[in-house]
Amino acid sequence: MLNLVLFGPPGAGKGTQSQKLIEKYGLIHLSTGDLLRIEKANRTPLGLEAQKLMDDGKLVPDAVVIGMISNKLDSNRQAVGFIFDGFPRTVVQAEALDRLLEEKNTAISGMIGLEVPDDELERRLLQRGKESGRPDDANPEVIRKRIKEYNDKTAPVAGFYKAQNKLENIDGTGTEEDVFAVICSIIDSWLKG
Ligand code: B4P
Repeated sequence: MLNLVLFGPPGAGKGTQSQKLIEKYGLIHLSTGDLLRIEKANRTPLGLEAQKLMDDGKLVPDAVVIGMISNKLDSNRQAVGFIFDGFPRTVVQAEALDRLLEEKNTAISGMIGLEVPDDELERRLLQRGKESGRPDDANPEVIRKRIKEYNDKTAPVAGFYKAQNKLENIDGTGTEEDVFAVICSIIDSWLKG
């Protein structure tokens, strides 16, 4: 199986690149942000709990997102592989993911980290906010809080995969096509083994 973690701060291009990668490699896309937004839209108890935290730029509790990912792995047993987008976002989530994959006799193949400076992240997210109406993209203060959450809680996840020799950082500031080409060359090198 090919199991890729796409990593980076909010607005780095994880969701954008995931869409291109699922087409090319036939992987299942697991975005905890998308899954939470569906729960929010359906006004489920979980969605209502997540809503306040997301709109305020904070992370949702680990147990909630780990449970969502576990269900998705169980319901996609025939998958050739997965793209994890926006998950894991804490070291606790990364440890849980390793355990869940081990139970299925598989593992993370590698993590690709997209590096983009803060001012460009803010520019991209505010632009998306104008088009999508996502409340967490509309307010510069919330965007800065999300970037701070990333630096405090998510950035250490890179060290977790680096210690396993599974981390590749790349420049995320080129065009979407430039970034896609670099990601594909890394994945193809993993597939050649
Ligand atoms: P997410 O949905 O994961 O959102 P995100 O990180 O903000 O951005 P995304 O990755 O989708 O955007 P992209 O960079 O592709 O999370 C939202 C919230 O959900 C979190 O704040 C948190 O509350 C909660 N949550 C989710 N997962 C969680 C977890 N595991 N644990 C706890 N809480 C969790 O793109 C951004 C914009 O940039 C787009 O408009 C795109 O068009 C543009 N763009 C992309 N690539 C570009 C390029 N190369 N050049 C120019 N623009 C580009």
